[in-house]
Amino acid sequence: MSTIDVRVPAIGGVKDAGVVAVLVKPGDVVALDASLITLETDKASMDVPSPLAGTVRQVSVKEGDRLGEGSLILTLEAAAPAAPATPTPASTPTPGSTPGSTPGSTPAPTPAPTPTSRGEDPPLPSGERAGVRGAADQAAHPLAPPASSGLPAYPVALPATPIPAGAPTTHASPSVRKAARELGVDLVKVPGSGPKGRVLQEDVRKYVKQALTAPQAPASGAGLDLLPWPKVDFARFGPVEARPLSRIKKIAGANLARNWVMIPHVTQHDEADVTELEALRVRLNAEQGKDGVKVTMLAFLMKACVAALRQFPEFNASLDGDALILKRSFHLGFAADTPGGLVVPVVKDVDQKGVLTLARELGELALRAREGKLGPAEMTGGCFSISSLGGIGGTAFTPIINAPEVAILGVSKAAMKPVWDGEAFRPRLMLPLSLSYDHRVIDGAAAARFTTFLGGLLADLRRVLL
Ligand code: CAO
Repeated sequence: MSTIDVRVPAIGGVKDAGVVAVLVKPGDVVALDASLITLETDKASMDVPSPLAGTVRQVSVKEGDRLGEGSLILTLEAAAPAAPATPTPASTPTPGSTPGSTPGSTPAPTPAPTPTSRGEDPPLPSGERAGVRGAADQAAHPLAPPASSGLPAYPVALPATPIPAGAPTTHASPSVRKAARELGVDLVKVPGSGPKGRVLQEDVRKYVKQALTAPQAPASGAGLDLLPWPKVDFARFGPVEARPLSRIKKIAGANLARNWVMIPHVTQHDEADVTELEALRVRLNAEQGKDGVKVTMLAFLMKACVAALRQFPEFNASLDGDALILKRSFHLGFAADTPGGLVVPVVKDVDQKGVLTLARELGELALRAREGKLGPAEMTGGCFSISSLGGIGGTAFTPIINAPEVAILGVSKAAMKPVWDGEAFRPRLMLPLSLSYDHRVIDGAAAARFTTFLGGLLADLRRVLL
């Protein structure tokens, strides 16, 4: 009986792969190719299978360890004379010898452990060995070992063994299970293409892709059945520059896309006469002096919205399955334009604050937003949002609801307009309002009443006191 060290094989020069699962323990009898551990890098996860049948003697790694090529995984007592996957003369040092051997350990007969690639790239053709592939192929695969690595090359894409139909259990590593859970995929339904029918990351991806692109039964109404995103080589038509999206844009974009697709939006447009309100705002700012808080239209809008939300409680609500959760607090979010992208700070308890306090808080939050200093607590708990583009321009737009809220008020630039008062046209400062609402919760008539009511409050803010 010989004892061998099983080490991390050549995995494309990766020095820092995380151990996400240790699948054996001392005393376990393992078959040739049985998975020993699962490694994960930022690009791929892979199982390291046993290079030969035998009994595990000592396991040198635990979950969470970081390993590189050549790191010792475990020692294995071979059931039969070791038969390396890559035949290697036992007595001569070979490209299979593993650097970083533990001093004093039994010299390994240079087995070639054979992890199965489960990276983001498609598997290479069955039986193809990294060690004999061309440089172009190696560059194309995230785990291809560099030609100079001197470590055992591993064959990728072992023969696929589909899971028999109706098989009660599924073989998959924890990382695959985690990915499946996050995507809501039932692993039992995913055909595995790994060794012994194991479900790999790419199987889950393939399954999701198929589910998304499969034509839906006309009656079901489920799924979007969209065309694939057009792929265009823009450089063919002129010079281009690729600029990565900011972190905020990526997060906001994913949220906006979900909200736009999942919420049936309708936008109600209206105008409010803010002639008197603007005169008050200008007067207050003059009284405050240059060192005082700058009173903005947004602060007044928040006060008026709280009064409207009290009057129409279904706008201060969230859908939870079949139930509408009505909120008794008044935390209002406002869209803030920052260099990194759009964020929505939340002003808490607007009902309990005066206009000057709100103006100060809005200014502070907007500044912190622009400096990228907002904490998560300052962006959560909102009941209703306001998106004001009034300082920039425009006459109307369709704001996207900030789920799980059910409505958002868009505000555009106020402009002087001739308004007929029954006797004559008078110059009035008219503020455009665009209220987007979730039509599952709010009817069009309610939205029209809400904006009409809000317009009345803005025309005469004393009504907020009523
Ligand atoms: N009509 C006319 N003028 C307006 C106005 C309106 N509705 N709202 C603000 N203004 C004026 C202000 O009075 C101010 O003028 P002065 O400098 O002469 O006093 C000027 O426009 C600039 O205002 P502001 O933008 O500094 O202040 P604000 O309170 O209106 O806005 C904030 C603060 C944070 C909302 C704003 O800076 C911002 O980021 N807006 C963009 C929001 C956004 O991107 N929304 C789209 C999201 S997608 O749905």
